[in-house]
Amino acid sequence: MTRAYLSLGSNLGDRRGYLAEAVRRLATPRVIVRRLSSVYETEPQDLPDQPWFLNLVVELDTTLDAHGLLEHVRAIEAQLGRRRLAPKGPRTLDIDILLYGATLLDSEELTLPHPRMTARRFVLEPLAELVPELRHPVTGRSVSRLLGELRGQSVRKVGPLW
Ligand code: PH2
Ligand code: MG
Ligand code: MG
Repeated sequence: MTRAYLSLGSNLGDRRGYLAEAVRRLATPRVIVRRLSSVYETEPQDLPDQPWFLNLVVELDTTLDAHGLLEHVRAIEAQLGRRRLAPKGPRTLDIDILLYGATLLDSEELTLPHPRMTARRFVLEPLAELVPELRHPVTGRSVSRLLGELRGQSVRKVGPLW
């Protein structure tokens, strides 16, 4: 069993509905969803001229390997009719694997830990709600310390997903 953390985001259509349905579909006999962070409304990063996102982080335990987990989350994105209008642009649903245990991986399809997680408040704020003392496997820094080092990027806690 490996503990993993996912970041979910939506900024098109029924944002909360997409997140809720995605979390329901994550659970399988091989994926135990343990905890959810609050939902946050977050300022778009990378491509500023797009609607604000709803983001949250999911903690799970899984018997899938990292690529198996990636296939699972990609299938859910596809089932929920993900539309990607532009790279880094608006999307109905995005599911990114942040951490898969302490695994370091750099393959064609998947880089672990997620290479941009340490620079994103929309990831670190909900992650810190769940595991403030968890250490990033490359830098050894805790999530709360990484968050303390970030400047800017508006995020607002909206409340629980359900
Ligand atoms: N996802 C992106 C690009 N920018 N900004 C916010 N606030 N939340 C996201 O989930 C997000 C983003 C690419 O996946
Ligand atoms: Mg993403
Ligand atoms: Mg993605």
